[in-house]
Amino acid sequence: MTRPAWLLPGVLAALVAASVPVASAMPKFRLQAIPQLHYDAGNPLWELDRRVMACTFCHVRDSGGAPWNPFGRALQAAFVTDARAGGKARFPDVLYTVLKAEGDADGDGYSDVLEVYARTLPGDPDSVPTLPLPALRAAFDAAGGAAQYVPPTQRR
Ligand SMILES: [Ca+2]
Repeated sequence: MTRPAWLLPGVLAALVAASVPVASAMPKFRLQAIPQLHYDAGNPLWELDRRVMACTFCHVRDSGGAPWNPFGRALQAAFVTDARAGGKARFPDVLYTVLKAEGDADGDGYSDVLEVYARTLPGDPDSVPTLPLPALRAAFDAAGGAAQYVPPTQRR
């Protein structure tokens, strides 16, 4: 079923007015990752803005779902490792574990955590930071390094 385009702003406004969680449009992991990685900074409408974090951050397709890109697969592998160790890690913990490990899932020469800092895609080798590696590393370290992405302590 297709709706006329003019209906969309009204639908969106109705959802906001009713405070309906936008989880259906913004999956849970993404809602957790965006504030953890500070992608919401200065954007009060981040929950409604799909450009804040592309689905291709972790997925192959813009629409999400399977298959996952190399960074998404690194997160999955970390979940598996945690499960085998008897853990029940939450997604923010797994995300931090993977970032802290300084892996380079897409093999583009910039570690995943540096790509997060530079706002490029850690699972897409065609998306790379514009800064040369030493300059990016220096800025990242000055900003607090991987500790910037420590999971929020508040448990849900
Ligand atoms: Ca990349």
